[in-house]
Amino acid sequence: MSDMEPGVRLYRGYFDEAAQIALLRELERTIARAPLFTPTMPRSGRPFSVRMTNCGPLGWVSDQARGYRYDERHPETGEPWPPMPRMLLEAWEALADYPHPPQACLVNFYGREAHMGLHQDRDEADFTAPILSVSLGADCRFRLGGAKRADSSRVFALSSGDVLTLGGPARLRFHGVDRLLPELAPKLASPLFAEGGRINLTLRRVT
Ligand code: MD3
Ligand code: FE
Repeated sequence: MSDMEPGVRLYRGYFDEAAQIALLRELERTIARAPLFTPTMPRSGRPFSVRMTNCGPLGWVSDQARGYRYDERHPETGEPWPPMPRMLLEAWEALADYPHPPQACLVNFYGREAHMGLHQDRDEADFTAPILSVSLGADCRFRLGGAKRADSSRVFALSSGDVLTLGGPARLRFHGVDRLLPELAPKLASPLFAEGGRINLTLRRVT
């Protein structure tokens, strides 16, 4: 697999349909233990359109008072995050080319109207580790920019089962999700997708 741009590797269909279904079963258990919550922006308190939860030792959270950060506990239940599914740890071992396991898996749930504005991922103390992203459910229009917000960007679709790794020179590139694409493919049978939608998982080193 070659880099589609320096540090950017896209593994289309890395998880086949059976693996996607198995992963969804794991995520149903994750979300039963650590319910999706709606993060809010630092300062403004504006809610994200994406709902989130986490698994693994640390989870990414955000609220008006304390801003973006990693926390060992769910912001609403106060419970530790559930463990990371083995399938995800195996994907990290196979693809991340990094000698330590991921410390956080952020679970982003996009309903039909959700999006994520252009941003950098810089709440981690270590940028030498890659980020590994897994997409499930509806396709989305993903935007990959450059090192500066004003740099030109390219768009491509991320589909269910795709894995993207971002490392080295790509680790701090701006990126976002413009919107979900209309669902043509048969929906993955999961109560999580009863009304359509998309899940993205990002595995990260934090400290
Ligand atoms: C490119 N999530 O959670 S994953 C995020 O689809 C996030 O939910 C998006 O951006 C989503 O922070 C995109 C793909 C991704 C993740 C991290 C990156 C692309 C990236 C870091 C640097 C460059
Ligand atoms: Fe991001």
